[in-house]
Amino acid sequence: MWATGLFLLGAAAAVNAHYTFPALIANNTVTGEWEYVRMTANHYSNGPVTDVTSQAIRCYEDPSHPSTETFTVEAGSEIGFTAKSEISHPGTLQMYMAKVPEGETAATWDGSGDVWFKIMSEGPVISGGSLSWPSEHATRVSTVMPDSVPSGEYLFRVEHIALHSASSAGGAQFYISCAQLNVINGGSGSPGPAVALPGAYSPTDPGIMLNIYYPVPTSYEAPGPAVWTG
Ligand SMILES: *[C@@H]1O[C@H](CO)[C@@H](O)[C@H](O)[C@H]1NC(C)=O
Ligand SMILES: [Cu+2]
Repeated sequence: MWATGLFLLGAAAAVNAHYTFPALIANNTVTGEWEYVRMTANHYSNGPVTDVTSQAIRCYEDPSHPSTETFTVEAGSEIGFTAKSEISHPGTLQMYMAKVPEGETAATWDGSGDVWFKIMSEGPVISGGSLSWPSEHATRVSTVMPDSVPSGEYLFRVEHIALHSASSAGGAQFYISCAQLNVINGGSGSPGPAVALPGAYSPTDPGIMLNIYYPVPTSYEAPGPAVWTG
């Protein structure tokens, strides 16, 4: 009896702790939920992806693929997502973009191939023997897109890697969304290195499988490629 009651209490608390990234923020506008962001499979449950080798690690799309609009934004803009109801776990925040190839649109493309380049990565602040996570409890997250990003259509992906139970393989929780962008007034940069998702991560990467509590890590290496700064 007691064990069952405690288990149910724990399960309810865990569900409440999960989150999504439902809305694009661009051109100083918070857009509608799932308007420019592909609806994710967890839009109701808020649950995470835990298998980094699954297709879900790319954009975590709802299997019914409801249609999504594409938002026009200038290169160099601040772009981001809302977090609903907040990023309630400690962990690493990263953002990627991938350019839509010839013959496809942001609305149709599946994001496959070695196409994803990283535009931001925010690990822990390590100080005085403790870790803190700048994105924890955030309700909005953003970065500035390099102004040398070439014009064209892109997928724009956010991931938050919750690390509170990451000490064994499969314990890290990935919260993911992809928005559809049309970048105008772009530059002539060559974004890279570009990686495939799934493909770029292993369940045992040091930034994915670690105990963030004891002993407190003295360094942290985020998974995936280096950030492209433009
Ligand atoms: C950004 O918003 C401003 C003000 O609403 C608008 O004039 C401008 O056209 C927008 N930029 C883009 C790229 O849509
Ligand atoms: Cu959670």
